[in-house]
Amino acid sequence: MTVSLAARVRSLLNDAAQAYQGRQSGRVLNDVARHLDGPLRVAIAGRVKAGKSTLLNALVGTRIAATDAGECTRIVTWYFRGPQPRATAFPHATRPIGLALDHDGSRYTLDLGTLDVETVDRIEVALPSEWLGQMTLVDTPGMGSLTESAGRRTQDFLGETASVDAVLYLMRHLHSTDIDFLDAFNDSSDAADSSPVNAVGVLSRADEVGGGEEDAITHAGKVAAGYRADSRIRSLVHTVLPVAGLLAETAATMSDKDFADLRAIASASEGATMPLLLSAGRFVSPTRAVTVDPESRQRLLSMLGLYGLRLSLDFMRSGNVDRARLCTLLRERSGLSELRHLLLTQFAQRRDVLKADGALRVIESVTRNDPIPAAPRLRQAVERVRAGAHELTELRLLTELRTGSVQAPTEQIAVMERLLGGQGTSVADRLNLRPDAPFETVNAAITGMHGHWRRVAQNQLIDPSFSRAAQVLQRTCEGLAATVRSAPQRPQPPQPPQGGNRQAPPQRRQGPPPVDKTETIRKPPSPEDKTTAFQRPTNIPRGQGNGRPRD
Ligand SMILES: Nc1nc2c(ncn2[C@@H]2O[C@H](COP(=O)(O)OP(=O)(O)OP(=O)(O)O)[C@@H](O)[C@H]2O)c(=O)[nH]1
Ligand SMILES: [Mg+2]
Repeated sequence: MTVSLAARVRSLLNDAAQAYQGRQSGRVLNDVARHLDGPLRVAIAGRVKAGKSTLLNALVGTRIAATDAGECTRIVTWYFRGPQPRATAFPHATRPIGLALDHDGSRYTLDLGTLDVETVDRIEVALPSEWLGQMTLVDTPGMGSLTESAGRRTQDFLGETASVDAVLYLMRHLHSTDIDFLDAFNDSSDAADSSPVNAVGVLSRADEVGGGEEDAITHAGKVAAGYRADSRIRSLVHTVLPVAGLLAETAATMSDKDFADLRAIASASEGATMPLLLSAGRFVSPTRAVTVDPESRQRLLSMLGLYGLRLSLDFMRSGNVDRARLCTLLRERSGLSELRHLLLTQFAQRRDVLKADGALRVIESVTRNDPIPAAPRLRQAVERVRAGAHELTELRLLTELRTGSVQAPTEQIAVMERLLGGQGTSVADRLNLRPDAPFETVNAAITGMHGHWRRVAQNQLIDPSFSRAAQVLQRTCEGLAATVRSAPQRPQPPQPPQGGNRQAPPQRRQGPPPVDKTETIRKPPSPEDKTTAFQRPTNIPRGQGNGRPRD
């Protein structure tokens, strides 16, 4: 019986924790072991006012994280899934303290009572949010400069060994401190350091890009594409997506009263409202043009910004629009669905591998920084686990592809990234097929890919980094073939070639994570088929099979 990667890592962690018993390192190792089975922990980081808390609210679907200049924005706050909303503060010196968490029908407010912010290590908030079942989110204080106290808390927190498994990094206009931060995060010798595989960039407040004009979000899309094409950024984050968190937050939380106010404004003529929409100041100034009072207009402005207001009013005037339709439009425009999809495919579906990789890095880091006599033996054990786990080899190759360490033609790099799960870890995603592709199609695609990478691996004229990558991909194809052969018939899903005994997490392109929908491969009805994946001729699309070295 093959032992899963997760089981091998757990056993090694226990061994290491035993060896380091009674030392600080032992506590760190126990902590990592405790989190091995839990949801992935994703930190939301970025400069001050990048829109971190707003985006967190949008993801969990309620206004829980403070988005103003409140004290709580200066404390690292963890959001878990729990049956009841509940908040607890963890001061450095005293026992955990329960905090009041009030809901006024629109948003939660957290009351620190007499607690001094500087004495609190972290706050933990439990919420009955479906999204938090997929990943624990961590809201971090904004980083203005690396010397500022709240920002330093974030820097220290993310630099801590194994504090989180992945990072969502928000940037508005790319600032040199963003690059410095990501660089520092990548270069960190600690185990929780980020690589392009576990860091995703967000071009935040996308509706304000280029001055918040009508085409702001389209413009933001172009800016994000420019960032993605920048080799420096590609080597730091997996990708960059434009997201207007405010629109998504409002789409999830708009009340009947808010909608009624919008409708009242939309019922005034376009000519009457046009001057109001020229600036934030004008929108909230006293006027007879609309019946909605300035205070309610201020609220709408804070919920939608000028871009969201113009978009909503135009849409409402275009026909019979109810609140649900307006919220759908805002959500679609916000870019949140694309971000959710990415988080699921890049983070949640890779949970086991990311956690295993992180845990091995912790052991490496601990044995390096605290070299007890057992350290060399533990490091060798880490190497053995790495050498025997193809999923870790794949993860490493994915990082090498992103950081430009593999010398190969650009279009080949794209195919390699996809096959390694860079666009989603399901078999269909890796092969660029529809989720319901028939078994024959899947099998033929695997055969084609396998033949292609075998030929590339044998090509003596290409860069050695490319041929090593091709060998890894050959192995990946063999894993996919085995997965498809052993995949149960519907309704069970195929297992991706990853460690652990977990089933492939369900996949959906948009909206919150599904709970029980599964991807399947359409196999022939007879379970006796013994088709091997390597019997057919290749069908690699043109331009993918040349294995040319880069000029
Ligand atoms: N127009 C617009 N405003 C946004 C967006 N996201 C956040 N904001 C506004 O920007 C301000 C800061 O947002 P926060 O979510 O508190 O930002 P933050 O990064 O958590 O801020 P700190 O925790 O203080 O660093 C608030 O007034 C938000 O309403 C967005 O997508 N569009
Ligand atoms: Mg905040």
